[in-house]
Amino acid sequence: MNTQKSGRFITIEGIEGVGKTTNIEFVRQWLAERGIEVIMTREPGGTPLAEELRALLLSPRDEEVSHDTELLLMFAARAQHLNQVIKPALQRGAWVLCDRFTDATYAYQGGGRGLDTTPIETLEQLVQQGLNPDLTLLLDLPVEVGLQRANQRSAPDRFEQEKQAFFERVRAAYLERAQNAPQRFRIIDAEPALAQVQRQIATVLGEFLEAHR
Ligand code: T5A
Repeated sequence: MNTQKSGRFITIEGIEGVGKTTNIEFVRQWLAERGIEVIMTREPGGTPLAEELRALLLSPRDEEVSHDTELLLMFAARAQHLNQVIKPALQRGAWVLCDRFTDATYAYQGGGRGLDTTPIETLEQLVQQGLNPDLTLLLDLPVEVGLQRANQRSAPDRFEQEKQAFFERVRAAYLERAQNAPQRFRIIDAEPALAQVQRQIATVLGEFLEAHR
């Protein structure tokens, strides 16, 4: 698998209701206004097949889903998404803006479900072959605020049916990953009003563009 790329790969992460969907559009617009071709996509999903896997993963069901099944489906969707969308876009010089990526697997399947990181690392290597985001915006806020915001919006999916303690573990795993890779992660305080959140994001993007153009 050729991992050569010339575009930049930006991911946006965080717990439920943190404002990823709201702010990813802000990032797209900010970059587009500066003449950058941007592809906006999401995980799990981003291709017709991967979106079908997303629907399988997110729909509430009576049958218990084993943690290994969940992990493998996440990476199955990711393999398809990388090959069909992300790599071709980066190779032709477009920037890819992705709502969640492998950090979500470490946070949800690792932190939330309690899976060992070894199988996650193995699948990451198999599927990504060294292709990683250049910048990750981690939107962070207290779990109760995120869940409140998410619940106002729609009926809970299979993940949103989890208890607060699950999301506390997810948040802690995200913050730990950010601490361990400070060159890639930027933590955005997502609790204040949207304008304030977006000012922080614009500052980070300005610095990134300065360093990577
Ligand atoms: N998953 C995913 C895994 O377990 N492993 C993986 O590897 C991957 C890739 C995907 C699910 O899959 C799991 C994680 C997820 O559970 P999703 O749709 O990507 O699901 O993620 P969700 O977190 O469910 O997305 P949400 O749409 O719930 O949250 P967002 O996008 O973070 O929040 P958003 O932008 O919709 O905002 C929520 C509400 O808050 C308001 C918005 O207007 C909206 O109403 N809001 C604010 N209000 C006040 N002040 C602000 N600053 C605000 N910002 C937003």
